Parts: sequence; C-alpha cells; structure tokens
Amino acid sequence: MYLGFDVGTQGIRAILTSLDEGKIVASESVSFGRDFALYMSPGGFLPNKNVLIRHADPLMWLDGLDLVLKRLASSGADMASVRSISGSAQQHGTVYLNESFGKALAELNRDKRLSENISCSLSRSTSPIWMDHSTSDECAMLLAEFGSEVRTRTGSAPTERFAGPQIMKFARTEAAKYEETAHVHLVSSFLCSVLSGANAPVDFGDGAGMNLLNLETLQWDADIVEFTAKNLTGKLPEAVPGSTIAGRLSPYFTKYGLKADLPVIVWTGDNPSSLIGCGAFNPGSCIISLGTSDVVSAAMSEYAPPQDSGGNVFGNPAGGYMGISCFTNGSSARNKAFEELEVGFDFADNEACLTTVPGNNGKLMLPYYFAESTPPVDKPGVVRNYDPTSATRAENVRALFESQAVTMRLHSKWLSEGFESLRITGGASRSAGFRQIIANVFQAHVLISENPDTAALGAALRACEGAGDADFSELTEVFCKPDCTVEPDRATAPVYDAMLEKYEVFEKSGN
Ligand code: XUL
Repeated sequence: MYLGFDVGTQGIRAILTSLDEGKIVASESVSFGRDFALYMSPGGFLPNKNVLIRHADPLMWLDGLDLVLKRLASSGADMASVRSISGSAQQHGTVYLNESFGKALAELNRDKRLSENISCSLSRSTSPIWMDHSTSDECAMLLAEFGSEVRTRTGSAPTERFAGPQIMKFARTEAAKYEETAHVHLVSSFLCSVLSGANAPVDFGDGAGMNLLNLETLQWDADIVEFTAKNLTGKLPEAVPGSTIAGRLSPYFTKYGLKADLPVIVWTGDNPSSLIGCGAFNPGSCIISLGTSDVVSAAMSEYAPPQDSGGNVFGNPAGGYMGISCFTNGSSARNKAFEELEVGFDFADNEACLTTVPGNNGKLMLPYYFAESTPPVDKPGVVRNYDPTSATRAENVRALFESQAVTMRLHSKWLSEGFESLRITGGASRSAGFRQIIANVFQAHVLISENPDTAALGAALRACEGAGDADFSELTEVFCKPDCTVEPDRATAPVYDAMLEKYEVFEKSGN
C-alpha cells in the first residue's frame, strides 16, 4: 500500500492505494474552512482587505495533516501495510523557519500535535500562498536586473505568486525576521520535512515555481538567488529529482499505525503530481485541472522557455519538463459567479447552459473576480460585453464557461497548437455542462476519471515508484484509466475559432 497526500488551498486529501488490488482502497479529507474554524480561513487563506495579499497560517496545514491521518487510521485503513509515502502541495507558498526547526523535527513529541511541536520554529507566522499578487515591485526589480534571462533560465518570467519574489519582498520589508530565518521551504518541502523528521529537499517540479532554479543546469541560479535576498543560498533546500527518497518516516507518525522508517519520497507541487495521477507524464497529452485555479498542463520533450506571458515551465516528476498556464479565476470565480446568479453548482442550470446556443450570440466575460495570473491582471473586476440582467441564467452560465474555456485555449497555444484529446480533472470536472463546452472549444475528445483527486493519486503513485516497486507506465495502466469520454460537437468548430479571435481583442481592450 502507498500513501499519497495533497495539501491544496482549501483542504487536504489523503489516498491509500493498493498495488495488489490495483485500486484506491481508502480516501479521507479535511476542509480548512469546515474543520478549522479557529484559523478563520474559510477559503484556506486569511482574509485581507488588500485583495493582492493572500497569506495562510502554516500551523493550519500541520493540524490538517494530523487530522487527515487520524481520519484515515480510524476509518479502519490498514496503515501497517503502507510501504512508502509521498505528497504534493499547492505550489509557490513559502514557509519561514528559524534555527530550531531541525531540532524540533528530530524530537517530535507524539503526545503533542504537530502544530504545537513546530510553532516555536516559525520565523514568520504566516505564509504567502500562490494567490498572493503583492510582489509587482520585486518582479520589476528582477526584470530590470536580468531582463528576459529570468524567463530563459528559470522557465518563467518574474511572477508575482512565485516564491523568489515573495522571499525578496519579505527580506526587503521585514529584514530582521528574514535574518532570523534559517530555512525557507515551499509548502511541499515543509511538509515533507515534517514527515521525514529532518529538513527535506525540494523536487525540480515544485522547485521550478520559485524563479530561482536554473532549468538548464537544475541547480539554484547563483546570480538570481543572491539578487533575490542576501545569504539566501544557505537557506534554500537542496533541489533533487522527483523520485528521490527524502528521508525515513519520523517515529511521531507511528501513533497513526504507520511503521517508523518508511521511505518518504520527496514531495512535489500539485500540478506536477497531477501529471502523474492522470498518467500524462509523456509528451502528447494535455491535462486541464479545474480546481480553485484552472490549469492547463502538458509534459514537454525538452526544455524551452514559455512563449506566453502567463506560461511556466516546471520539472516533470517522471523526468524532463512540463509546461503550464495557470488561471487564478477557476472554481474560485465559478463559485462567486454561481452565488451572484443564484445557481447551485450541482443545480440543473449548470447543465441547462447546454440548451442555449453555442457561442451564446457573442456574449463574453472577463471573469476576474480575483487578481489574475494569466493574463496578468492586478486589479480584480468582472467585465462583460453584454448586460447580464437581460440574459437568462443558463446564458450567463454559458458565458462564464465559454469565456473560461476560450482563455484556456488561447493561453495554452504555446504548449501545442491543438490537442486531440484532453484529460479533465479536479472538482469542476464533474460539471457535465463545462465538460461539453471544453470539448467543443478545444475540439478535442475529453477524458474524465471518476476520481478527481489526481494530485493525491499522483503522490501515492510517486511513493510506489520512488520506493522502486513499479514504474510509471505500469502504474498508469492500472490506476489512470479514464472512466468516460465526452466527444466534441464538430459543427461548433467555426463558432469557437471566431470566438477565440474576438476574445483575444476583448481581453486586450477590456482589462
Ligand atoms: C500553479 C498555481 C496553482 C497552485 C494551486 O502555478 O499557482 O495551480 O498550485 O494549488
């Protein structure tokens, strides 16, 4: 059995897979909003009047890890049969720790919660997460110093949500606390450290989301790291390939029935992990992940810097590279829009949008309920080219879905001019209306699996591969078969080709 975690924006999922049985045998989750009211983070982050600032309390992630393990153990799952563990986490978030972190990890007290064990080791009480867009000054400084070299070397233009600009901002604005910081971890390497009881490395997949890793050499880029913050090199984890054993499970976790000393495989980011969980680690397949953010991603045969301002290149956990385009306004925006339109997400209106005409007679919207990464938009605000009060609910839902699908097609052109098939994953992949619209907009077969938690599944599969028990091709055969396919309506192709051109102009003029 192999245990995989995914620590997302809004909660944690833990999945136990059995290689013998060829299936997921247990799955438990924790919701930060519902389970941890005390952290006052209903959406997984601390509310802030400044819409550009999005921080979370890292102790909430630790309490979440304890709770999800407790739930898994009390569900009757055979914890003693677990042979290895790995995980993935929301990308780009940073955790700042002082000199005492190593000792605290080595001496984790089983009678206390993880948060109690670690709280004194935080040199910064909150962690900026991927939704934070408050580092435009730092991005401008990086651009002024290195120009397009940042994109060429690190696989991404200076990007506000990325760890490097976030660390630079902390060092500039809270210099004393930065000085006190001995270790800067990503969410993934922080939680991997906790499991393995020692400072853990970061993998090339998540490490690339920092604007600090040189993707040609796969080493920290000395010039960029030193420019980002003084003495940063010594504070960063080592960067390693995705199947590296980071360490052995801390005895703390035996309280959940796990055996001490199990191999803990280095964690990665949720998007690289989904590439594995969808069985799409070879070039040629495309994944659309419909989570809090929407992400289009695909494995790449060789390293090439992204050709779209919002594009990013990361390491592929199976080796090589992957490209992504991340749209902040994914389910976060859908939820807001549904609230506004009084549409339940599982409500028939969601599917009823399919009774309206493809192309919606030209109705379009820029769904920037939050600051957006692709294209970069710092001032949130929804723009429509029509009056929503004179449209039906179904038409309004179609305008949202079509606009989201068209922006994904537009900004993933740099990954491929066209994909024959797409794999859809994430919570909103359950929406029949959205699936069909995506199939039509991309003119591609859409494959869907019953299990939408492909990041956690990818983590469990990485645990198995990293322990040397199976390779990714075998695991894909067993665990990643899609359950159903949605076919595109070929007659709608010209409608969406025209919409793509119209949307591009609207996007340029509208924000
Ligand atoms: C990717 C990104 C988001 C987070 C969400 O670059 O910022 O997809 O990983 O968890």
